Amino acid sequence: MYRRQFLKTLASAAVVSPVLNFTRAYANPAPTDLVIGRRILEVNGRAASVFGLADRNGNPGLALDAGADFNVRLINETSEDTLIHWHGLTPPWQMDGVPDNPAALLPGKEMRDYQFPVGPGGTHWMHAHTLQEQSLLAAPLIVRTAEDRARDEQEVVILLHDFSFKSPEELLDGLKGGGSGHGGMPMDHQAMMSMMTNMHGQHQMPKNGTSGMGMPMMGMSTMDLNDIEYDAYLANDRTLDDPEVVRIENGGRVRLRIINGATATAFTIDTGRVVGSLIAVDGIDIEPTSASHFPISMGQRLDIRLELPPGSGSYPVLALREGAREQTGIILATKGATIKKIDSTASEAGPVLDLGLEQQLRASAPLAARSPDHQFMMALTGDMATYTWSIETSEPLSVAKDRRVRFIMRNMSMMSHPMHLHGHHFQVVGINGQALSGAVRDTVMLTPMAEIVVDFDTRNPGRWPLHCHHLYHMATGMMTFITYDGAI
Ligand SMILES: [Cu+2]
Repeated sequence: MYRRQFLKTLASAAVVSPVLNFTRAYANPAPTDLVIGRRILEVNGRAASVFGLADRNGNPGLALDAGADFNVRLINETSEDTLIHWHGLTPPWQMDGVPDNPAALLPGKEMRDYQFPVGPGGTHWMHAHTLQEQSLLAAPLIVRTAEDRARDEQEVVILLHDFSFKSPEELLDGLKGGGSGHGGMPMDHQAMMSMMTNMHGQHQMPKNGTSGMGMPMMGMSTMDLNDIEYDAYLANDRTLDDPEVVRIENGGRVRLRIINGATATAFTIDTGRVVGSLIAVDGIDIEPTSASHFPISMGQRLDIRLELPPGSGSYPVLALREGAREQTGIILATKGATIKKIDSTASEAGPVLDLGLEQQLRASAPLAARSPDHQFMMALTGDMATYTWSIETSEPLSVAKDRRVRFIMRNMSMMSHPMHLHGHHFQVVGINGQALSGAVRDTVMLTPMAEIVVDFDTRNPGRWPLHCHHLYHMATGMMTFITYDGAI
């Protein structure tokens, strides 16, 4: 459909070549060009060919106004077929950017136009919904409100990534080849089926306790943190050997917009001696909560406000790799401040992520009170021997429009899974049997054996992916779809 639209527009344009002239001839308002290209990035002193996703001036990503139109011309200047997903926005499903759902990949050297309401402000991002995400085909997508722009604070966007000199196909082959040294073992089939039976019989959230799910089952080994040992961990494309240094004013106010664009790495954000105030998760406001350490799993975003002390100084904002000593980050520094070198390897391993912060989060604007019209149970399972992951659901995820839907998700594996629902924002309403009016967000992490309950309203008809944001879990099966009955 888009290809056809594009050809029609092209035929009516006075100038068909070159592309830039054509863009100027396009009817008002002109779309913003977003260019998929290749670029050379130097990592650890070695050159790597990676993707870029930038405007015509080479600035990565997009910054848009809340309430405006997302009016973007996606231009694929590479020779590879690809497509971009707008993570955090709620477009019509045809424009969501998951290949063949339903729009096809964008062939090399072609372009496609997108137009839909941007929606409210928030820290979002965009990325290929393919293995190309590993090759840095990802960028920030920041939506600012008038209040954001009027506020006396400096915005600092940080996109985290994990980087390998190997191709994503090689990395995936390595995982499937069983040579990755995993300690975690899957639950056996019988145990899993009996758990599913329990789930089917359960129509309400348990009132308290762990429903027997709080501890790993006998015979299961300890949790499994990282699937891949990467060559580097990047913050805005750089390592701590040559970090980005952002100039700030003495005693200034900073709003960090942090995006975990890594494909298979969770981090803890460490704001050091400055206590931060977490004001939004996945681009949506929460009741602010203060800390200096904030977990962030793949696909998630954190907006953290920092009030810097008076006087000059430098303030690293670090991302500590989960359960390992590698770290990355940027440096905030006042003019003339001494900047100390920070090693890419810390003396201690980064924290193992848990649900402590998620349990504390409270939505600024919770969903309207309503009991669910549809409720679905699902189990997140994996088989490490074959490196196959899946989402097993109690029934097909088929819903009607304008209903309240509840997902009860249980992680029956020994790895964490950041679960992302496209096209909607859900509210976290239960964690390990405890009800709460938690964050409204689009990606929630389930630690090993955890149960998380989310509610959302079916306002956006389509066929929508629900998947783990660990790229290799998704690529090996941890993805399903929720479909609107008769509405698409
Ligand atoms: Cu996963």
